[in-house]
Amino acid sequence: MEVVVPVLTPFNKEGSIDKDLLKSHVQNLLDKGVDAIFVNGSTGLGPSLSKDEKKLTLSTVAGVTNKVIFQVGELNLNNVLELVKFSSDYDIMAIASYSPFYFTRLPEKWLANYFSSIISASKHPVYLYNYPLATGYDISAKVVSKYNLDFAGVKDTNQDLSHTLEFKSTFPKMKVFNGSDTLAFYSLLTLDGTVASMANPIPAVFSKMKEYVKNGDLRSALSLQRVIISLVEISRKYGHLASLYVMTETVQGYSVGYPRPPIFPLDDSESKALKGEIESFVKGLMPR
Ligand code: ELE
Repeated sequence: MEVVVPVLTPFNKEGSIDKDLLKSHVQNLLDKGVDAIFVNGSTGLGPSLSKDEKKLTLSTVAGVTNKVIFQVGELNLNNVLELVKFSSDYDIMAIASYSPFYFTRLPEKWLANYFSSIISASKHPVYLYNYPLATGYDISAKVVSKYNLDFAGVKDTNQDLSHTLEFKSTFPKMKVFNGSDTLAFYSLLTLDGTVASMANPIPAVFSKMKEYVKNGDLRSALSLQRVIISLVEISRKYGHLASLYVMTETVQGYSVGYPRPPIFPLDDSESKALKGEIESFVKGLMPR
């Protein structure tokens, strides 16, 4: 059972990646008990990072830990394969990719071709990052089965837990994660773990929840899940991705820089209002 953090990518005001902030944030997440770091995910603004920036986030995070899943997805398959090749010099757990996006009505077979190219090129295990709401394509357990795609794992970002469970029942050996913060408790209980963006600001809540689940104290675990849901509801009001930067700074007490437009940083009054709303959690008994 694992808590995986899709790590946010710290930018400076000019829009370049701040490697030092990324490193120290990753170290803190590990110190607080998270199990692995998902690099270039949605929370890491992966779809808006260049190929070279994706390399930079990997080399930076891999300098801190080898518990890394490296997301390589792009709309240019040559770039994707270059990233796969780049990853072979690093000792990491796995690579991952979301499916091609934006282009409508791509035949399923082309999506399968995209993933088989990655699987054949990678020396690391390959995880599917399935996020139908974002990509427009659902690479379900049935699709994976139909095209014999040899994934070692899947991160299914889906509000429908039964959709994620189908991967586990179809492929018992596959590592299966759900990527929704609101289902983290259920993912820890029924799958191989959770990939949770809220673990950026509150990593210790997630590791504590995992401990409760392990010890069978499901009531206490569920009470932490409720805290997480409340924080997600607050963050969505201001824009979830940008809010995570303010929340992380507020709860953890250090800066993680800024997001990069088109994910616009919150302005001063929004940041102040958001901080005010989460203050009760910070002051309360919640583990941080
Ligand atoms: C999730 C999103 C899901 C996290 C990543 C993640 O960032 O790579 O609002 O539940 O769709 O995909 O945070 O957000 P919701 O795995």
